[in-house]
Amino acid sequence: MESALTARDRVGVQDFVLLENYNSEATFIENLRRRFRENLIYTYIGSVLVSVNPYKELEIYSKQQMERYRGVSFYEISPHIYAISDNTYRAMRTERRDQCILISGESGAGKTEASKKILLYFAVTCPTNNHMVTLGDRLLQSNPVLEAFGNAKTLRNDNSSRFGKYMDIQFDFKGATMGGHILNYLLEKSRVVHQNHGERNFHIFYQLLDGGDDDLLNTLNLERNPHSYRYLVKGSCARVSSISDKNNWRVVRKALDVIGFTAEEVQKLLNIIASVLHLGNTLFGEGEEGETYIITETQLSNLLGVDGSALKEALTHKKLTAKGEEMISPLNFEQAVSARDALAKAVYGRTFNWLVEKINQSLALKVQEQFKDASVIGLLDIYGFEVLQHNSFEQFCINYCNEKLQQLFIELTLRSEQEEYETEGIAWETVQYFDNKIICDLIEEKHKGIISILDEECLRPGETCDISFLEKLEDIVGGHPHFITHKLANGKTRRVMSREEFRLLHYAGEVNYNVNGFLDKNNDLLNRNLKEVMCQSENQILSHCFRREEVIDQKRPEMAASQFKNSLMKLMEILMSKEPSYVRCIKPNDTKQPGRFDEVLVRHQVKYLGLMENLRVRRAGFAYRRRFEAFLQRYKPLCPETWPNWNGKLADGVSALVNHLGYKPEEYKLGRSKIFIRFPKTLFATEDALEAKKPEIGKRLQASY
Ligand code: AOV
Ligand code: MG
Repeated sequence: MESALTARDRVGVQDFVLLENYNSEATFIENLRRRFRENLIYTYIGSVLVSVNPYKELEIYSKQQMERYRGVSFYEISPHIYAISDNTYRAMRTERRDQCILISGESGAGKTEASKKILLYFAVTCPTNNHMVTLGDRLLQSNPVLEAFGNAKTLRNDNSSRFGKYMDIQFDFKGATMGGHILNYLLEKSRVVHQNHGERNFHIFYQLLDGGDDDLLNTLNLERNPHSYRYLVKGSCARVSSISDKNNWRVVRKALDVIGFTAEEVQKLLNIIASVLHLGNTLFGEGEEGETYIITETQLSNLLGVDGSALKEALTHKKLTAKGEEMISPLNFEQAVSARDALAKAVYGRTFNWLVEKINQSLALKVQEQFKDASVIGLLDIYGFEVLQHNSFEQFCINYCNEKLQQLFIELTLRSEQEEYETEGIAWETVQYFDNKIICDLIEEKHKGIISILDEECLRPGETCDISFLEKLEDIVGGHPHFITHKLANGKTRRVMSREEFRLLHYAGEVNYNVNGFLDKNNDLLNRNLKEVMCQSENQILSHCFRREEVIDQKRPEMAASQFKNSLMKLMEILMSKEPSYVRCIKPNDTKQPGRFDEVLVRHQVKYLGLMENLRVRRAGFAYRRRFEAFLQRYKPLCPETWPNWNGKLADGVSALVNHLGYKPEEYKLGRSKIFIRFPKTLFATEDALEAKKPEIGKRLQASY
């Protein structure tokens, strides 16, 4: 018993609910730290998995490890991302209910890595339907492709997701994988034309230049050196020591084949990638009359598969319809530059959507009669909360998305917990927590939320600009407790604010957003004559992405922020219809270093993720709960009446067992299907008794805590 205690002191407890002093944040963090030091990066809060990014490869993801977790009950073995995966899978099978795994945490906390591990677990351990032997491969290979096109090196993370991803994995009635489907959310397109200092463009550009063979680069008219391309050097860090673009290129190239892209499609895709680089190098000159012309001659039009002179014209002129007549007016230098950048962003963004569509076709479920009864596990991996030196429209959207996810966590964990006590007939004690609904409302409320105000300002005729948007915000949401501007703060804030900023007090911290560019980014407009040129492209990917109808249809498309908001609403509905499991990722330091546990940083995350409240709710009455079957199965050797088999009612068996163990009435309660244990020490004592009995009952029962 002595040695068990020492071990427990060294590695901490594997479930926070077992902490004696569960109200103390210091104890909570100490437990995380101890485990982190021992490379035990996973810890539970009941059924929620807390994960701390180790920033180094751990030997815990092998196939043997997967086998260990298959079919094993949650508490029988140390916490793991595989345990969450397996548990979710079994819940889907036994309860026949769709599941989802929601992964949250700030940028660099380990969400994408976690989601890949979960997918790997399913792809490796679940049977595959005979007809679709390669499905598991395709599911897995979709990751490198989407990461190449949708991830980038940022200051926070060398492989930062710049789009949101929700993936459904579909299973047939036998539990075999049979399909997949991806929904993608708002790609950070502005990165194509601009990167902050120390950041890069999307990986694919650098991969192609570093890894593509000479012939390929020749056909694309590309030079190997990324410094030759203006779109690749804005952040002054084309090369990153932790990234091998060359190797990754090979991985991506192979993945495209596995997923089923034809050689022709790949060629067309790469033509587009190259054309974006050439677009960036397209420079304009200004004539004496203020007219703009193109200085550089490149292969641009060939690569885009469009008519050269039409493209030139469209890059330097604008087509307007006035009184039923079409008029062409020249663009000035600045307008031409922004038209060019808008084209680059549109081409890249739409190609990304096409890529997701293609992957979806490859993963699509081949519906057959016997498979109608499918179940689904959804996997959500979004961009994490981020605060940069300069925050713009993109950070606003990303952080809004994180608010929504936090809101879902609050609603579902508290609600489900409350429901569990109710269904089991156990008295419930309310726990106070910060509800971030107030911030979600500030952003998304109809008519008076920030997004509505932004849309209105974009649509308002006459002189509108980013600053007039800021003034509108001050008028309408100025009194909101989570909103501040320079004017409203009146010098009363700790951090200095510029006159072009508004500050939101997010659940995860304060962020200053600079309004410069908000209107343009929300409008997301592309000149009509550029659309006309693009929809005639001989490159089928582009002609698929730029539809003729769009040119003819004069209706204004939905604006970027509203579109994003609506897609998030739909996502919330999808998630609400499923049984959720949570992975809460924590970033241990800001320098991407292994072994460094920055307490201040961790404490901040523990706070805003609401982990203490989560734990309190979990402990509000009882630290620990387990279904009667599981409890009996594990502890039956401790009681002669229940060992080796109990044939009566489960509740009676549990009663006999706890009576024999001498549980006092205040220590536990029996619900309808579960036993609830109030204090961890009761369980520890029972665990220790089991440990002591182990030599007698053989190795079959593996103790753990
Ligand atoms: P994120 O998805 O949460 O950030 P990632 O999953 O990309 O963060 O993790 C960032 C980096 O941390 C990875 O590239 C790995 O180097 C390392 N890492 C994370 N988890 C593990 C793990 N379990 N084992 C080993 N290394 C790990 V963002 O997409 O920026 O919000 O937007
Ligand atoms: Mg990520």
